[in-house]
Amino acid sequence: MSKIILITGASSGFGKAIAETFAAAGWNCIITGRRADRLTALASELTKQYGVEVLTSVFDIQDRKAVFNAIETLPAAWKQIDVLVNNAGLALGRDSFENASLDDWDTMFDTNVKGLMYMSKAVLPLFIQQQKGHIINIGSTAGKEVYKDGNGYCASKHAVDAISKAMRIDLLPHHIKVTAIHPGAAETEFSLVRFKGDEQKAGLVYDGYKALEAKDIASIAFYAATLPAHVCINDLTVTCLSQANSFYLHK
Ligand code: NDP
Ligand code: 8X3
Repeated sequence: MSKIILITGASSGFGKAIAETFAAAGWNCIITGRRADRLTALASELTKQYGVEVLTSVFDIQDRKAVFNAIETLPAAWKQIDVLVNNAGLALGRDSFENASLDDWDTMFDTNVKGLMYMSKAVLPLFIQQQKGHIINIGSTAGKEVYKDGNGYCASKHAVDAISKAMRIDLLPHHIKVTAIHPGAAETEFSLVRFKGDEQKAGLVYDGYKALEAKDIASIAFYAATLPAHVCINDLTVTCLSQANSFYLHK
């Protein structure tokens, strides 16, 4: 029987690449996000190319009711989820603390932290019933070290790091794996979103070095998800060769 992976934020970047990588290996995928058109296009591409089954689920992860409803209304066969990837997330703005927007802070916490917790809480009863499951949380190097003008985003990713550690402890009795992957700079739509559509500012982030690609993180997630049942990668920080951590990037 094919395995099932549920990926949040699969309409772009890491999430899309993760869906492509797992589908290529024969996994059935539940892909979620807010942009229905993108999810539908990805679903038909994956089905056509790899012959897997793909279910799209369109909701805003900030909306607690929508999250629980999406999981509760999954067809029974789709509830046998093997891996949940909590990937949906964003940075908004890069401003000094005193200038940062309260709305941006709210959106980042509602998405990166509360959305991740809602999804995990919604899927956990299924994992507990199965007495197995794997949660992969996408954190960030921003969750390991705080950098200048990163205030709200860094705080939200530090929370992802803390939540991952907390889950790992509390879920031990249920045989649930918790892996946190913390990427450094990766060329996706991330910076375009962060700089609110400013292509020039976004482009500069990746200028002068070879950043990570979405598929790099996807292959690491696949490796972590396909280890023997008794092996769990707890925590991985992954950067491109030009980056040492949040502060040191060689251009
Ligand atoms: P992208 O902007 O390319 O993708 C973000 C994904 O998150 C989209 O599919 C988007 O879908 C989804 N998303 C955002 N907000 C919501 C929401 N409210 N409800 C549901 N889905 C949402 O960026 P990345 O692929 O780079 O980012 C993925 C994750 O990786 C994020 O958590 C990010 O913080 C993290 N990360 C990124 C790094 C980078 O340099 N790129 C480095 C380290 C971590 P839609 O808009 O359709 O809802
Ligand atoms: C994304 C990496 O350095 O822009 O999480 O915060 S960074």
